[in-house]
Amino acid sequence: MKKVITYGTFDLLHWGHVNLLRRAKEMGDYLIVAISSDEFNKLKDKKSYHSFENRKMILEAIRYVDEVIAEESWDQKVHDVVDHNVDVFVMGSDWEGKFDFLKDHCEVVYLPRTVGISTSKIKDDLLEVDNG
Ligand code: C2G
Repeated sequence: MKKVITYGTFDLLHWGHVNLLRRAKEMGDYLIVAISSDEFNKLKDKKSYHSFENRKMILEAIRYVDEVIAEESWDQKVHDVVDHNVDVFVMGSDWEGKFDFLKDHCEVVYLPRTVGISTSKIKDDLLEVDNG
């Protein structure tokens, strides 16, 4: 069984996220998503609208996702890849090159980021609507 892993906050889940998850799953048979905890989000200078528990529950409902684990630090990726016998590490291209150190342990793939959507765009657009 070919195992794939990806990491992210996945807040206000949108079609860019689903594009990433679908393509990640297509690279193997089993997709693990490591979802950023609320505490780790602070380290990423991110505040998600949905709590970790709710973001986890939503991801677990996505047909491409087989398992969801917590991402709590920048340093857990090698451990996760080894511990879960991961074959492929996948991230969106905005992270291009940032995780090449994992090439010693698994295939590393950066997929083109979906243009035109992001969680911050959703928040900004909704704010604009509110302000009339
Ligand atoms: N993504 C994408 N297209 C978008 C938006 C996001 O392909 N329009 C991808 C990102 O490249 C990332 C994944 O979806 O691979 C999750 O995006 P975020 O939730 O924004 O995750 P991020 O904050 O980038 O966290 O250790 C890695 C970090 O946890 C990644």
